[in-house]
Amino acid sequence: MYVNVIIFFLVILVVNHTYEADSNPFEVREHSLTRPYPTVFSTSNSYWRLTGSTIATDRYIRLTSDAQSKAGGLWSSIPVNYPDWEIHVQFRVFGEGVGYFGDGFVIWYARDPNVDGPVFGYKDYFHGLAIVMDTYGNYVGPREHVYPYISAIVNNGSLHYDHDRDGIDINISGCESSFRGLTTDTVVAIRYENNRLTVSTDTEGTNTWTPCFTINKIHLPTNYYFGFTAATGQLSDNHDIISVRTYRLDSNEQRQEENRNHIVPSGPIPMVSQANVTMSQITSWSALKIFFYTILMILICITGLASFFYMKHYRYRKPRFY
Ligand SMILES: [Ca+2]
Repeated sequence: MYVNVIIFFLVILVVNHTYEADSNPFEVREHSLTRPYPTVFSTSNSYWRLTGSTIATDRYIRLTSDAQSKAGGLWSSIPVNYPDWEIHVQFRVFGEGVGYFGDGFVIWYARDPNVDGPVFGYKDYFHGLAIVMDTYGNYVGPREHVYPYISAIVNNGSLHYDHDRDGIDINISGCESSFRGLTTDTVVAIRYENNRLTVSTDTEGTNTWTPCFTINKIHLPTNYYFGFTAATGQLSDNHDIISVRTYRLDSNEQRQEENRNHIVPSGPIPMVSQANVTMSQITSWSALKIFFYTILMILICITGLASFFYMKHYRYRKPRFY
């Protein structure tokens, strides 16, 4: 009797769990991508397009293979017409290289899909958001983090991505994440809600999220496209997208009614500039302190000298009684 009751509750639990995992009512079918891929891409009206060196197998979509000078892309063909969203990208980056491998890939929310170029296979001076999954540190100068490194860039078409400096001049936030060369897939979650961007990762395959960064005051328009690109140069790796799941988030009334198509992408100032601002504040404060200390020392010296001469003069004028 008790055994039957326990089995009944276990069945209910499993059914509920399966329901939640497989049929989230907020998942957007046209912005999600799951197996079997040959079927997805065999139809002419597919929601997704492949560009460059990208190939679709039954298990993954490979943006680049582990070979030099490849560039590939995977782009949604339907613009995102809702303001708040969360996208989960399951991927794997691996290859034969030990110590030297690259370059990584980028998850885009961009204005112009299906375009190639020098920034991980996409165009420079882009419009939109880039989540850069950089596996190789090209910059040889001093740096404060190791690679792989995940960073965010918001561009209104005016910023240049400098590969030799790993885009550090325009990164607005970032975190280290050891997602390369793992035996399990990694999932990165990117959430954009109420102008707040949050990035988290699951590198262990345990369904637990590790926070990467959260940035406020990110302004992105609607009707941009999700995309994924990767490129190899002298260094190479396999860059595989395993699945994409996109969820439409509940927006507040104002954001639902607002026409957000013409918003110019913008965000906080890049980290390097923030550091420069802080340094200049420190420098100006130090300069102010030095100025006051110098004035104080001069005043002390003048007072000391004045006292000395006064005492000397007074001593000579003092009447002698002996
Ligand atoms: Ca790099």
